[in-house]
This record gives sequence, structure tokens and C-alpha cells, in this order.
Amino acid sequence: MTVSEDVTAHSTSSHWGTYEVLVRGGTVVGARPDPADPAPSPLYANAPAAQHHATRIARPAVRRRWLDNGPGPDDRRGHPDDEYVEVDWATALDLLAGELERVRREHGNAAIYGGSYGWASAGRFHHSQSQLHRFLNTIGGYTRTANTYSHAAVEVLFPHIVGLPGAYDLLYRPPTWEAIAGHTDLLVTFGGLRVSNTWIASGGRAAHTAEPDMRKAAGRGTRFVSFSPLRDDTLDELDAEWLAAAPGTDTAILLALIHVLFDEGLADESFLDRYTVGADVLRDYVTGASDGVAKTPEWAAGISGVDAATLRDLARRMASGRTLVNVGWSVQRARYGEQPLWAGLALAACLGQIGLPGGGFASGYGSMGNYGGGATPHGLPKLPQGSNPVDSVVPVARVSDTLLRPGEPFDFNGRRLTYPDIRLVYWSGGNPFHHHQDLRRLSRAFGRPETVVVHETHWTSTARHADIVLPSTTTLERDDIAASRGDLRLRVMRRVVPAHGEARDEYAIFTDLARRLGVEKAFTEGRSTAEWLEHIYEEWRAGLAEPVAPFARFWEQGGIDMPARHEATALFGAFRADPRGNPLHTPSGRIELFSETIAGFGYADCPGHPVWLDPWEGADRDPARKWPLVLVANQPKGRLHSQQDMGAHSRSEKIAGRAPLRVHPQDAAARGLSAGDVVRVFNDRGSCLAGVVIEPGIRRGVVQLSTGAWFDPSAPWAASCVHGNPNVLTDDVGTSALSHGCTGQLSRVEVGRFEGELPPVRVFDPPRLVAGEAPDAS
Ligand SMILES: Nc1nc2c(c(=O)[nH]1)N[C@H]1C(S)=C(S)[C@@H](COP(=O)(O)OP(=O)(O)OC[C@H]3O[C@@H](n4cnc5c(=O)[nH]c(N)nc54)[C@H](O)[C@@H]3O)O[C@H]1N2
Ligand SMILES: Nc1nc2c(c(=O)[nH]1)N[C@H]1C(S)=C(S)[C@@H](COP(=O)(O)OP(=O)(O)OC[C@H]3O[C@@H](n4cnc5c(=O)[nH]c(N)nc54)[C@H](O)[C@@H]3O)O[C@H]1N2
Ligand SMILES: [Mo]
Repeated sequence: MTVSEDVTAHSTSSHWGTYEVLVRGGTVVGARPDPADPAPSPLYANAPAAQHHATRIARPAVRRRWLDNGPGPDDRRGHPDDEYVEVDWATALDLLAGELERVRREHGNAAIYGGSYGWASAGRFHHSQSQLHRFLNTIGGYTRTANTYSHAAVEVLFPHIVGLPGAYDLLYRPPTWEAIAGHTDLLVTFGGLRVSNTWIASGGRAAHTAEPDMRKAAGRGTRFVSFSPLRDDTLDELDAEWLAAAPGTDTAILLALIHVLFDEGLADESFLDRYTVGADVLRDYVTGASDGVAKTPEWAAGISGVDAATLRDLARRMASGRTLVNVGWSVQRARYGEQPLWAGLALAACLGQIGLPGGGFASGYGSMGNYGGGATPHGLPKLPQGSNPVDSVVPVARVSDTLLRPGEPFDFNGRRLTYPDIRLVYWSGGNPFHHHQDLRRLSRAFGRPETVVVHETHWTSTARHADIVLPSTTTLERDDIAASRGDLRLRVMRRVVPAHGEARDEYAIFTDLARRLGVEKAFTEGRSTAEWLEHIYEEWRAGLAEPVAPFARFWEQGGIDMPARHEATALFGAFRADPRGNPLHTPSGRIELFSETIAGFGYADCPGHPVWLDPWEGADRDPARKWPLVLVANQPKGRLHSQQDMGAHSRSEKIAGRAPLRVHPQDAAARGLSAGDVVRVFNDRGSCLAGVVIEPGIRRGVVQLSTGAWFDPSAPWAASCVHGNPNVLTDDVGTSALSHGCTGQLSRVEVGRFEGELPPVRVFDPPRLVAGEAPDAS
């Protein structure tokens, strides 16, 4: 569409939704929301600066030290002054193919760490991880990773206690917002309903519907209670009751609510008898019969800071109408993160409304844009990844342990596994130097392998830890198909600008590598990109019950509306209607409030029923140095994770170029801090700089620094990260031996004004690049 004489507008798609980019002469000069989106996310405004930024990778590059010394451990990986030699594609791919060949021959395919966790970009075909996994499977497999950073505890715990597919239904087919508006009297959420998080859905959503849906539910009379350290975790218009509990104490609150239900005869005993096992164990625990500690509201008040009368009253209100309990993903992204999930399900079971429309338990409202947006009975077009012949797996958030502890055994979900001996790390479409905990430890871990390979669009901190860096195109530079799970529309994403520098599509890169390794045909199946797009679409279309347009028409039209959507059935409705005929796939066929399986694992950090475990005990409660503030490292509202951090919208939130740190006025006053000050946030693990924002709507004693500022270790005398990445402060420990989920949400810190000369942020400058000659073959 022509906007002015020389500017055209093009629709594109991203994890933060569809939007339009404005292009002049092959350059993105602007962006604007999709006019059809009822509540567009402001993140589109990051695209223009990011697309042509100085940190775009223009040519393949090889770390000087790796070129000179050959493969091997190197503690200098990630050093801000390291030099990269730019080489041509043939040279880079020859080097990489030779190295993959060597590692496979000398150490076997399990020595390749190929999990490559990360969000990459929207697009069903050029999806980085699918491309990488398909390629690695074609050459004999790799060490993969299990589960996600988002909600590993949900993924591992729920199959035990509600079975499969119940656990998937809980994640992907919860009550719709429409069902909530129609049936739910009270939605009690732990971890808020953060609107900025609903801007995101993996693969992008055709329209942002969560915020208008929340408003609609409020308008139809649904009341909201939000347990959260941040007031703005719920939209003002919801008029939610904000209960600013101490972070990490949700389980104590949930147990106290259960205590009231048992104590006052409000628990639905017939539901517990008919649909659950272990209610007696749970009762003995909350009343204190089994451990001498009654989990009363007074007990929980002492732990959480929410007063007992409020909790008692809330339990009664929950029992008096249709109630939905939501435990947001953030709450499980902390030590013992399985417990609030299990306790939340147990509370919903005691209320007896699981399986009723708009009632029961959920985990994900306010965490992702498509949660509650309805489900579709069919999947999405996708690139087949083949199968991995190597049986080597590690929990995704144990990446540093994997690299630092080869050969060491560890427990994981009832299995005893051993960390593989990784020689080559291959990452494409993720930024572990944004996403993982204790980044200084991760940096040491990345010093261990012999070779690190990264495909990236930009010189992220992860790319700067790599020996071989290959430039990938962005979504604006290639044709693709976009949609997220449960989406309303499958969209065409057309290429709108030429590739930056010599950047290439992942598919082209892997095709050339596969050719060098003698497996081109197996990788490509003889198809070009255009043929693959048509193929995956037609494969998908063939599986649909209703007819949709053939590929040519889909492409021509720019998209199709998604066929048949599921009837809004209640989650676990069939089980409720006939528990014998439709048992859950758990050992008992019921909801397990006590799990013999989990108890049998013998994990002190995740016993056989929900329990209160203090997340700080033995962790950050160093008696000698009590860190007084709890740091909440939640999702950034200015961008998706670390993506497009140099974009206009993301930068507009920074203070003196640093990530914003929100501080309660009294905590600020106690430290002599004012708005706009640059501070050092620190603990035993590291420190980062940040800019102060005074925020009355935060629980006292809590500070908030969202994730995703690009990790900048260029001035270690000032701070481990001068830009404000909270993962220099977080503890690299899993939720428990059950799921080993990410615990990055919470840590303990102190904050003080930064004194001295403020070091510049250097991470938005490219690294030292020199033009290379092809290395000699010797
Ligand atoms: N402290 C703390 N840490 C956390 C969390 C937390 O709550 N607290 N949350 C965690 C969660 S839930 C998640 S999901 C993770 C997210 O962590 P990541 O998913 O790793 O973060 P992203 O910044 O999205 O990284 C994606 C990378 O892919 C690159 N990319 C984009 N398109 C392409 C492409 O086409 N090809 C290639 N090769 N690369 C591309 C981008 O430039 C970017 O660097 O962070 C986790 N980390
Ligand atoms: N804009 C934007 N949206 C995103 C993302 C992004 O990077 N940017 N990332 C996406 C991804 S990959 C994921 S997995 C989801 C994650 O979705 P969530 O995990 O739900 O999101 P968070 O923002 O990490 O946390 C939500 C809120 O939980 C509260 N909270 C933290 N700790 C506690 C606690 O102990 N108890 C209680 N009751 N509340 C607590 C915090 O105040 C925080 O704002 O977000 C998605 N949405
Ligand atoms: Mo996530």
C-alpha cells in the first residue's frame, strides 16, 4: 500500500502481533499499528531502529582467538574487547562443517548441545529452532533440552497430578475470557493479570483481545483479586483488590485459604471424595495434625504480610460463588515453584468447582496473549524436525551445570541422569546471555566447550560469546506464514526489504552445511523455500475437517481466517460429568492432592503433596549479609525479552541509558535516592547499574527490574553489567529436583547510588571486526 510518493506500508507479523512497516527505498523508515487490531501493542515502534541497527550482523565472523588457536576451552569468550574476523560464507561454512565433523567423529553427536532455547521470531517455516533441530537430526542428533523457562514446573508437575492430556488442556484450553465474563463471580489471581504480557503470544496473534476481554468481564460483573507485589499487574479499570503479599509467599496464602475452608466446613467434601485422592493428607497438613503447624490465616499473615482477616474473608467469598483461581507463570519461576501450582489446584479442588464453566484452576491468564483466547482443534503448519537418534537430555534451565559438570549425575523428575560431555554449543534464535540466571557463571560455563556457534540477526551478548557467528535474516527479509496457537487468522508474512549485508535465511545456511556434510537431500527433500511454504501449508490443510483456501489463494489473499474453533467446554468438564467413564490419566484416575509417584521420588524440595517451603532459606538468607530487598525480575513491557532493545520504544523507558528500577518511596528515601538517579543493584553474585523510578504502587521492600537489557560487561570495575540486566543478580538454581525450572523471577539485593564516573553502555556498538582473508588450510 502506498503511503506517500516514495513510502509504502507492508503488513508483517511478530510475537507482539501484526503491524505495518513503512518502507522507503529498501529501508524501514517507520512502523504503525494494524488498523484492524482492537488493542495493538506499542512494541511495533521498536522495529525500525532494530532492523538497520549498527549491531546487525552483516557478514559471517570468526573469533580471532579461535581462528588462531583452533577449537578448545577459552575463558576469554565474551570478553568485550575480543576481535572477530569477518570471512566469506564459503570459508565460514567450511570451517563449521569441518568442526561438526570432528566433534561427531571424536566425541559423538551427544557432545553437541543443540537445545538452543529461545523465542527467535514469528514465522512457521523460518523458525530458528525448528531449522536447527531438523539440521542436527539429519546429521545424527544432539543433546536436547527439556521444557521451557516460561513454565517448566507446570509442564512437569501437572502430568503427575492431573495427567495428560489434562495438563495440556490446562495450558492450552483454559476457560475463555468469554466463559469468565459469563460465569465467573471472582477471579483470584496470584501474579496479577499484566496487560503488557498479553501483548505477546508465541507466533503472534492476529489481534490483541486479552485486554478488551478483561474489561468486558469486569463490565459484566466479574470481580478480581490480585496477589502481587505490583499494583499495575492489573488494569486500573478492573478495580481489582490489590493484595501486596511478600513475593514467594503465595503457597502459605493458598494453604491458609484451604485451612479456612476446612475449618469452617466450606470445603466441598463430596467433590474431594469423588474426584481427588490425598485430601486427608492435605487436611492433616493444613490443620497441623501431621507437622504441628496449623496453616491458619494468622500463620500465613506472619509470612506474607497480608492480614489474617482479609484472608479469612477472601476464603469465604471464594466459597460463596463461582471462583476461578489463577496462578500466573511468574509465581512458579522461583524456588519451589511447583508448590504454589499444586496448592492452587488443591484450593480449587476444595472449592469443588473444577469442571464447571468459569470455575476451577488455571495457570496463564495475564501471562500470554492467547491464554483464554479460545482454542482450535487443529495444529498449525510446521516444518518437520525429523527425529533425534541421540538420547541425551538436560532440563533447559540447567545449561551452566551441563557445561560445568560433565559426567556428574543429577535427579530429574524421578530419573537419575548424567550431564553429557559437551564439546560444541550450537545456538540459533535464543539469547541465553539475556535469559539465564547468574550470567557471570554462564560466562564461565561458555568458556568450557571447544566451539560455540551462534546464528543471530544482531551482535547480542550471546553472539559475542561465540567462535563462529553466522548472520541470519530477520522476518522482514523473508517470506513466511504466521500464527499462534488458537489464533484467529493464519497470515502471510511477505518479505519487505532486502537482506541486511550478507545475511542469509537459516534454511539456506543449513542447506549449504548439509551439502558439505553429504546430507543435503535428506535436509531439503529437494524443496526450495517457496516449495516448503506451500508444502507445510498443504500438509496442514489436508488434515482439516473443513475446507480452506489452497495455498495459491491463501498467499494471494494475504491470509485466511482459522477454521472451526472449539466449543467453549469447561476444563475437566468430561471428568466431572463422569469420573469413572472419563478418568484422568493419573495413577488414581483422579486429581492427586497427594501423589505417591512424587512422594516416591524422595525429593526434600518437592514432597508428595503441596507444602510451604521458605524460598529464601538456605539460599539468599546468608545470615552474615542479609540482602534486604527482594528483586522482581519480571517481563519487560518495552519489548519482548532482549529483542529490539535498541528500538525507540524500549529506549524511551531507559534512564540515563540504563534499565528502569522501580523503588518504593520509603525504600528510596531510606537510601537517599531520587527519581532519575543511577544506582548499583548488587548482591553476592554480581551487580548492575539501573535508573531509579519512584513507584508508590509497589510493595515496600520490593524493587522491580525487568529482564532484557542487553548484558554489558564492558566496565567490570563499575558493575558486572553497566546496562541493567537483572540476570547478573539471579541465582542459578532450579525450582526443585522435580522440574528444575527457571527461578529467575526473585532474588535478594541491595541498592545504592552509583558514585563516580558513569561508564558508557557499549553493547549497542558492534564488536571489534576486522576484514579477514581465508585462513590457509593447514
Ligand atoms: N531473571 C529472569 N530471567 C528470565 C525470565 C524471568 O522471568 N526472570 N523469564 C524467562 C523466560 S519465561 C523466557 S521465555 C526467556 C526468554 O529468553 P530468549 O527467548 O532467549 O530471549 P529473546 O530476547 O527473545 O531471544 C531471542 C533471540 O533470537 C534472535 N532472533 C530473532 N529472530 C531470529 C532469527 O530469525 N534467526 C536467529 N538465528 N536469531 C533470531 C533475537 O535477536 C534474540 O537475540 O527468558 C527467561 N529469563
Ligand atoms: N511485553 C512482554 N510480554 C511478555 C514477555 C516479554 O518479554 N515482554 N514475555 C512472554 C513470556 S516468554 C512469558 S513466559 C510470559 C511470562 O508471564 P508471567 O510469568 O506471568 O510474567 P512476569 O512479568 O514475569 O510476572 C508477572 C508478575 O508476577 C508478579 N510476581 C512476581 N513474583 C511474584 C510472587 O512471588 N507472587 C506473586 N503473587 N506475584 C509475583 C510480578 O509483579 C510480575 O509483574 O510473558 C510473556 N509476555
Ligand atoms: Mo517465557
